[in-house]
Amino acid sequence: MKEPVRIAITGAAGQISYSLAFRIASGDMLGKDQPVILQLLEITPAMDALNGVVMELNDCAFPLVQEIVATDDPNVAFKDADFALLVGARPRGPGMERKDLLEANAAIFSVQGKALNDNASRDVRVLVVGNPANTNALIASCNAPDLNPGQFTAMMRLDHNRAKTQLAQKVGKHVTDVESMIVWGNHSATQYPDLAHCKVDGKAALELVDQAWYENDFIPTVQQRGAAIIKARGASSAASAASAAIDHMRDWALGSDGIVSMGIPADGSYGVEPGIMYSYPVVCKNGQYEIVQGLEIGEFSRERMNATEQELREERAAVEHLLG
Ligand code: NAX
Repeated sequence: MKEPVRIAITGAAGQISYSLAFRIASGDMLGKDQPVILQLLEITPAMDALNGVVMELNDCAFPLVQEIVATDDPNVAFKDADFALLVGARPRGPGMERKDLLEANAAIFSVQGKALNDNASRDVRVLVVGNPANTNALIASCNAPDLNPGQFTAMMRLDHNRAKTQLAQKVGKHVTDVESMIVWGNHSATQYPDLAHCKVDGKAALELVDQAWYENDFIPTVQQRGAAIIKARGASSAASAASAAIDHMRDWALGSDGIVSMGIPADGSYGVEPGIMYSYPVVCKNGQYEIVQGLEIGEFSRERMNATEQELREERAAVEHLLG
């Protein structure tokens, strides 16, 4: 049996974690041969609810679970963590402006960044799911000076998976036939799901669909999918978000099957200068991700990549004073 790995999950009594924690515990993220120690973080008022989740995890009698820690102290939750899934965030309350939301979350993610810096494994891999995910990931990484900024990532995989399914359904193929999907930029309505490099069953996606569908249907449907789920379900995406978080971490740790989209520190690639967490096409191998370089960017893409970059720069400007 392998040594157990420590997996921290924040917002562990929330709806995404209600799917995520159980799937991780059953081995969906790191494999059926990888024992896990779950380190679950909540805010103090949610500790009763979290204890209920722990009772249910125990009642599953998962063979891979070695230990479960439930705490309201980030220093305990992140102690020696190999993986940290930062799901908990402050939702937008009544009358709250976008700037208030950014600031409320900046406060949470600066504390958690520092706690990761002080306690986590030096190789910790961090995925931020809580919104605004990209800017929260930036804040956490800026507060963790002893960790490499590249250890912090933001979740774009749900957008990526949504885009694959929309395209596959349109052309009557299976999602596994779709390759080289890319979603650029921010996890928000400005994200740019790009079909220029995408193939279905080996054929260029843009030769299989018309430009009007691409521009007026596909892009807005993917961008607005979160809102459509809320309208239909009366609650935001949860199981699909958890599934995407598992895909993201599994690929990062164990390797991806081709291109996937991850929010990572911008490094100047594709003209996006450092200072924001931008979603790029990456390939994961040997426990590392690498940006896919050299893709040709046409004018249609450039405009949309710039717009989503601009939004991330504005988010950064709103929390600049908290970046340390
Ligand atoms: P819930 O409101 O069901 O759960 C969030 C949990 O986080 C709550 O139990 C709350 O007590 C806890 N929490 C709040 N502050 C905390 C802190 N400082 N430390 C630890 N726990 C804390 O939300 P849920 O539906 O689970 O969504 C969680 C986050 O994911 C939200 O910010 C949501 O906007 C975001 N999403 C991000 C997605 C992405 O693709 N990046 C997609 C899905 C989702 O909308």
